[in-house]
Amino acid sequence: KCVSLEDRPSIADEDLESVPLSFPSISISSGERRWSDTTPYASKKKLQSWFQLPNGNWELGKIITTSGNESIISLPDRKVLKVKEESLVPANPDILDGVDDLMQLSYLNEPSVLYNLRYRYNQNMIYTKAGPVLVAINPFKKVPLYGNDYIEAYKRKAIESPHVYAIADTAIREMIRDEVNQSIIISGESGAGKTETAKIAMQYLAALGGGSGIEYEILKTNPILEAFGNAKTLRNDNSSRFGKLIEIHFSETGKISGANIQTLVQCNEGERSYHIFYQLCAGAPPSLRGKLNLQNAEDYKYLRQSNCYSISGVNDADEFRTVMEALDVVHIRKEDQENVFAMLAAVLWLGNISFTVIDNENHVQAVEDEGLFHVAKLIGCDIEDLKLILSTRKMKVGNDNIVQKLTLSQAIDARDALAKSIYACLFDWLVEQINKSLAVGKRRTGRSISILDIYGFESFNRNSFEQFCINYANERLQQHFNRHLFKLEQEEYIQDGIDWAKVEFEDNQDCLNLFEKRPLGLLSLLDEESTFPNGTDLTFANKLKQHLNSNSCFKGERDQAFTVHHYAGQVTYDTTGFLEKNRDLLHLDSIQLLSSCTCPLPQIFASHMLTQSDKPAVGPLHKSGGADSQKLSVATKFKGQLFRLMQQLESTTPHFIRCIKPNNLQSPESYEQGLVLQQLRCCGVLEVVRISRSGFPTRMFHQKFARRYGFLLLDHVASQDPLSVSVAILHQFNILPEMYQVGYTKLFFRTGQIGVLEDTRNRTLHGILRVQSCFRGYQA
Ligand code: AD9
Ligand code: MG
Repeated sequence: KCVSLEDRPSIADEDLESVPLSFPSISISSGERRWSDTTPYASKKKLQSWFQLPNGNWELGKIITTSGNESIISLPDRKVLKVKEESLVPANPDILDGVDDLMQLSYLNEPSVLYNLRYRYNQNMIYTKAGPVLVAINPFKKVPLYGNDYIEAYKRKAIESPHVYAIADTAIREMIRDEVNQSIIISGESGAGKTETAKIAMQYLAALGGGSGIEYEILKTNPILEAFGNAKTLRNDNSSRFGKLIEIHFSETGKISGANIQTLVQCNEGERSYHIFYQLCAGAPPSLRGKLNLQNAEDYKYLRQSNCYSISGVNDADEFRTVMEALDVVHIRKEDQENVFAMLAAVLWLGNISFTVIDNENHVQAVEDEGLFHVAKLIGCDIEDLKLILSTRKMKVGNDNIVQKLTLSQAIDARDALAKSIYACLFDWLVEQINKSLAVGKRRTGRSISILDIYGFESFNRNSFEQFCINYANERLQQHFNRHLFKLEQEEYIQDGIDWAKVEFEDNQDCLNLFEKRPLGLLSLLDEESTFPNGTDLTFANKLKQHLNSNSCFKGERDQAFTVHHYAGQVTYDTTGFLEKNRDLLHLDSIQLLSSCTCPLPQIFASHMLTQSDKPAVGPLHKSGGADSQKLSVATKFKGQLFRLMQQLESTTPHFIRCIKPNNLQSPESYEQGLVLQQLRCCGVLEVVRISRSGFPTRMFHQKFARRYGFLLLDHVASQDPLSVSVAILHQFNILPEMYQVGYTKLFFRTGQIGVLEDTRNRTLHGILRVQSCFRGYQA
C-alpha cells in the first residue's frame, strides 16, 4: 500500500548539515512577545529576507545592496524598496521550506514560522512539530490523512510525518516503556479543531488497543456527548459547551479495558441551543412524539430565541438516530432513554409556560396552559405544586416562614433556572451512566492515557463571566504546560548536574494567585459579594479595585470593569451579570418539588443538587428559605472540577497538541497570518521551540538505558556497571557528544537521538523472535 504523505523529496539529514546553523538569540520580555533575531545580518547580499508590510503581513524579499544601515530589497511583485536594516528579518534558505519540525529552522523568527506552517498547510500537511508540541492547523475540509491505512503506517512507523496518530503512538509506547500514565492535552481557540483532534487520537488508541469491544463503546460516547453538550455558535457549528477529559484504561497487555469521562462545564450556551433538542424534535419516532407531546422546534420558545433551526450539511433526524444507537451501545436502558427524552421535552415545555399578573404589585401566577400541563405530566408532579414554585418563594424572616409572591421577572428567572438545572443534571447523569458502562474492569490494572479537550483562551471586545471562567482554566493549563516544558525540565537538568545555561520563561503563578488567593482573590471576592443580599455587580467591581489594585496582574477600569494581565495578553472583563451568573438561582422550593416527583430522574437530580451543597444536607428538604446560600456558587463548582481535572493530569506524562484556526470564516484555503500568529503567541509555541532546541528533551536512567540497549553491544565491556555499559552503547552508535549529556542518574538526549537506538532495538528483537519461531517450527 502506498501511503506517502509528501510528494516532494524529503530533506535528507546531510542536506541539513550543509546549511549553516546559527542560533539566533531570542529575548522574550513580558510585554513584547516578538522574537528579536540578533544574528549579524549585514552584508548578506542576495539573501532572502522578510519585510513587514504596513498591514502587518510579511513579504519575502531579496536584498540587492546594503549600505550603512539601509538595504535595498526587491519584492516578488518587482517592487524595489529602500528599508532600514532593522526592519528586515532573515528568511531561511529554500532547502528548509516546509520542514516538519520548526526546530530545524536555521532562523527562528515569527515570519519564518508562519511561512513554514503555511507552506505545509497549502499541501494539506496540516500537522507540524514545534519541538515536543504538535501544531495542528484546521483544514476546514476533508484531508486524506486518516483511516486504517494511515493508522497501520504510523503503527509500523512507515510514516514519519507529524500527526495526531504519531502523538497517540508515542503516548502508548511511553506508557508501556516507562510504566507511567500519559495524557494528550489539546488546546486552542473555539473552532480550531480540538474536538476533532481528540476523536482522531481516540481512533488511533482504539485501533491499537482494541479487541475487547469496549473501544467501540468508547468511540460511541462522542455522538452522545456532542448531541447533549455541543451547540452551534458564530465561531463553530459544532462548538463544545463543556470541557472533557477522557481517561482510557489499558490492561497490562496494552489492550483497552475501560474508560472514564470527566467534564468541566462552561456556563453559556450558543447561538442555537444544544443539538439534542433539534434532533429530538426532528427525529423522534411517532410513538415517542405522542408520549412526549412533541411539537416542531419552531413551537418551543427556548428554541425560537435564536431563529436558527438547522445547520448546513447536518440532518438532525439522522443525527437523532445515531444518538439513539449510541445510547444502546453504552448500555443506557430503553426505559432510561425514554426518561431522558421526557426530561428534554419537559425543559422545552417549561420555556412555553407563561405568566399572568394577578395584583397591582405586579405579582404573577403561571398560566394553566399546555406548557404547565405537559411539564407536570412529564416530570410527574402536581400541577398546583408546579404553579406554586413558579410564582412564589418561601423565605425565612427571623423565626417565621413567609411566602413571597414573585414578580414577572422573578418568575421567569425561577422558571429558567429550573429548566437549566434539569438540563445540567441530565447531562451529569448521562456522563455518570456512560462511566458506569465503561468501567468494565472493576479492578483496575495497568495504565491509562487521558485526552483533554478544553476550550482555549478567549478575548473579545466584551468579555463576561464565561470568558472569566474559561481564561482562568486556561491559565491553570498554561501553568501545567510551563511546568512540564520549562520548569521541571530545567530543574531536572540542574539536579542531575548537567551543563546547562538557564533559560528564562514567563511564569504565570502571579496571575493564578490573583484568581485563587483567599480571602483577597478574584474568585473569593466574587463569592463573597454573591452571598451579600445587597451585593451588585458595581459593588463587586469596586471591591476588586479596593483590594487588588496593588496586584501587578490586575487593573481596575471605569464602568465596573477590570483588566487581568493573562499569559496570553490583557483581557478586560465587564462585571455586568457576574453576580447573577455566579449565584445558583435555583430555589430550594424547586429542588423540593423535584424530589417529590413520581418520575425517577427528577428525584435523582434533586438529591444530586442537595449533595452538592457545601454544608451537610441535614434535612434541608424540610428547611425553607435562607438556605439558598448553602449552595455552591458556579465559580466555586467550576474551580472544584478544574482542580480534579488538573490533579488527574498531574501524575501523567503530557503530550501537547495546539490547534490553530487559520481563519474566522470556517473556510478552507484561507490562511490569515495575523490570526495564526496571535494564536501561536498565545500558546507559547515559539518559546517551546527555542527551549527544546537548546535542551535535552529525552532522558533515561542509566540502569534503564543499559538494560534496554545493552544487548545490542557488539564488544565486551570490561565493567558491567550501568554507566559504563551506557557509554559503550553511545560510542557504538556514534551518538555525537553534543547530542547528549551524562547526568548523575540519567542520560539526556537532544530530540531524535533515542529514535535510532529504538529502531535498532526493535529490528533486533523482531529478528530474534523470527529466529525463535523458525526454530520452534523446525523442532515441530
Ligand atoms: V470549540 O472550542 O468546541 O467551539 P473545537 O473543538 O476546537 O471548537 P472542532 O473540533 O469542533 O473545534 O472543529 C471545528 C470544525 O472544523 C469541525 O466541525 C470540522 O468541520 C473542522 N475540522 C477540525 N479539524 C478537522 C480535521 N482534522 N479535518 C477536517 C476539521 N476538518
Ligand atoms: Mg470542541
